[in-house]
Amino acid sequence: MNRETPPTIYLKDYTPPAWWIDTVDLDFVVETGATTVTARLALRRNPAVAAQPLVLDGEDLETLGVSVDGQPATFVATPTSLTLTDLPDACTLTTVVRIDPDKNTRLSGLYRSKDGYFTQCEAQGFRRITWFLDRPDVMSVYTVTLHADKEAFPVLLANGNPVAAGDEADGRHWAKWADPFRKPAYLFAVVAGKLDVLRDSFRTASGREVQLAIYVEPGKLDQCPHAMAALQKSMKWDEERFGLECDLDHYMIVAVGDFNMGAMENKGLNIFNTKYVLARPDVATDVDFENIDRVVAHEYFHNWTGNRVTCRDWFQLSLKEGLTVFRDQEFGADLHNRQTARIREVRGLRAAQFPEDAGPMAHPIRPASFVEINNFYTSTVYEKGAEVIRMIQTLIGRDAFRAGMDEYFRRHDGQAVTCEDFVAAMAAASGFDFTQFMRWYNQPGTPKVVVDGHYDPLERSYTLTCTQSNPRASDDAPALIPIRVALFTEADELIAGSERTLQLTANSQSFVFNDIGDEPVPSLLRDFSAPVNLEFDYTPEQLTLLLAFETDPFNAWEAGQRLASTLILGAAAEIAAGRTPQWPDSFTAACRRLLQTQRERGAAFVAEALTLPGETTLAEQLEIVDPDALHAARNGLRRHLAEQLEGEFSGLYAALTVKEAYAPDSEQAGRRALRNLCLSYLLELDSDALRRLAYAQFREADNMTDQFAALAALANINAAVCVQREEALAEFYDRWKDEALVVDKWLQVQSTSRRPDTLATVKALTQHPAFDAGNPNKIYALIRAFGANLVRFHAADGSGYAFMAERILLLHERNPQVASRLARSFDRWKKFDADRQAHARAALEKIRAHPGLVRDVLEVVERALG
Ligand code: 0A1
Ligand code: ZN
Repeated sequence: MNRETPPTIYLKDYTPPAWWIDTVDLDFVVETGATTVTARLALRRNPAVAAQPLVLDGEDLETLGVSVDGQPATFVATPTSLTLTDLPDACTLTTVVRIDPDKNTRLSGLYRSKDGYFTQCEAQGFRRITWFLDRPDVMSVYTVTLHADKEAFPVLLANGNPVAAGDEADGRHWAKWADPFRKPAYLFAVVAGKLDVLRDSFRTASGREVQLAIYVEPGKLDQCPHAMAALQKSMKWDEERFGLECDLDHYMIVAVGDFNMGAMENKGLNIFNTKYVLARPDVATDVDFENIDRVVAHEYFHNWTGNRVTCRDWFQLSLKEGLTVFRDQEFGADLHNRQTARIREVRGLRAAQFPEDAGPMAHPIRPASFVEINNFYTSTVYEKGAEVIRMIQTLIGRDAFRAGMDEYFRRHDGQAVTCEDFVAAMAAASGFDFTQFMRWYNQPGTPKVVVDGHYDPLERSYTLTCTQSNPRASDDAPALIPIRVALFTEADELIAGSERTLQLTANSQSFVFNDIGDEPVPSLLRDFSAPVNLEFDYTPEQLTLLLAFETDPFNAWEAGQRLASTLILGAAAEIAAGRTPQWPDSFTAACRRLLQTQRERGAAFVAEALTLPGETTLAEQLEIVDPDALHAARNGLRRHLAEQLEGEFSGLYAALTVKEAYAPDSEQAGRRALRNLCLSYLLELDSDALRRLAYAQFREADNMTDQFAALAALANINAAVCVQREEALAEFYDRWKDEALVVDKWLQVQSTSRRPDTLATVKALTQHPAFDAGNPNKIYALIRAFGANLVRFHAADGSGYAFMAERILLLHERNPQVASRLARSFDRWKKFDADRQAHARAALEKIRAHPGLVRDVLEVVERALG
């Protein structure tokens, strides 16, 4: 191929910086068409490193001036570097650059969204603002002055504390901010815009008052109180659980509609995707409310795990992300429902991380190399990273884990460190030897653990033999895997004293339980104590027993998922062979019992237990996937349950129909989830009366959860003509066309529909005024969500692949990060039949051959083809 291969960066090549930048003074003159940035950097040679020239990073900068200690300096510039030689050991470097945020469609660096300017600097966006040593181990104290038109940009924000402000000639004004904390450039942020603000405050445990502010586009203030409450709850929770107090005088959140990711933890000035700030019962669902709690907490928790202690280099990303996800998961579990939180975490892990770890983009939670770091903000680094932290807590216990956190901050506050540093603090606090455990940081792949149980009636002993393997790992050495187990009698009782956490440290290892009167039923990997695939030859009766009686809710749910998976995969094989699947009565009976015991077990749990495993998760269990057969099998089971349990679903739907003032709390949310699950099963039946029931719910709902659930159920109806479906979709858009986040839901409910005409609908929607080809949320809702629609994206004629390739090529220059995320839809193409593979390969090769393809997409596509 006639193109320069982008360089691969390796962890093993890390060297400390040759220069430090102690202070940074930035001056932004924001004008229509261009912003001028003057940077004064106090430079100092790193005495620990042999003398080297200063090589600064930059991208898309127009350099207007470079001087050293006030004198014009000679320099060598390339589009991405500025080199100065023969500098004194300490000096002040001043650069003046012009940037054009209005043309910055990548949403990295300083960019325009609607009428305001916003920044995104992680991972390497700061170099798109000014020449700098753009790496996280260079930490500096920043002062920032912003100048802009006062009428158009009344709000001027930067990290830290406001120092001074004033008016200038020609209707302009300025504001100066100072951040007292040293920070890496990726935590830098500025905002200029016309924004409304919700203010509040928080009194810390030691009695300091922190001023809180949430800035949003005008007219949206009534959608901010939930995020503000979430922030206050997070601040309190971190004090109570980890003894961590807010160190800031001002904590600001700014919501922006154009944002590549979820949110960003810039020091004292978080910038959020509107999706994770704005909520009101009529526009946001229960899931949205809970996600806002989690994301607000996540960014706040980063202030300690990420900002006070940051990463030495980008390979260590999971140091801050895995740990912070673990923290937000724990916060969410405490705030809402611990049982279902864990179930949802694992459902998410299996739907996204396990496939990633089995596909071409598989990498350890600490990758050894990358081409484009933005491609490694992955489910592996985040969610598997959180599982690794959770295992540390499982191995040493909650108290030692807390002591380890204390030790981590005692040792490393103010530093840029590595994953080893974190684990060493945990080791010091607990005395636990983590040598073998480090494999979790260095190896890709989901380990498989095969467990075999043997009962010896003479010895009255039960032996579990666990054998682990991981074909994706670079060698056969075993991982340290904590496996929480308990034994149950066939008469459904937990055997006293049988609850243990086994430490599997060898490739194959046996664990003996003594004084066991009868052959027990083992419950393995309780609470999902390790991110592995665990196999045990359960009988359906044993799984039914665990579903009904296991006291660990995760493993009760897991037993139900195992039962359902076996049935669906068996049925898919039958369908592929041209036969009609049969469904056993025992499964229906188990589901009926679940519905009958919803009061005791909790509506939220029952809703989770009756949600069948997703197609993507099921597909991972197959060598070669026939998406049509899998889809037909899963829907066949849904319809079978609907037919058999219609009375129960209808009865429970009615019983759960209560008039109450909406609150996004876990009790209410659980009831709504179960009621809407009943509705979605009922809509599997070809009944006009039930469609009218759904339509009535759609019309009458006073909250988005119920309205959207009805819409989603209707949108999935396969009948060629369904008036309720058409009307609900039309009315929904008409009512909500001015609420961008609700329009995203409208797009997504159509792109994820199982209807055979979904691709045609998605194509038509790309031309609809609701779609905006430059807005990440719209692209994710319509295009990426279609890529996750297993049966439609993987259409046998390759039309889904061709469409995705076309969208990627339309987008890649405009927004490489988002285009690259779309390219990930192809990850599992080799799991499909030869014809589909041929279509997918053609689409991938077309992308790869495109002249000027951005490196973000190139890395993903090359790995997919490789
Ligand atoms: N650190 C943020 C996520 C984030 C990462 C990259 C971004 O732009 C490329 C933006 C946000 C977090 O974990 O919340
Ligand atoms: Zn994060």
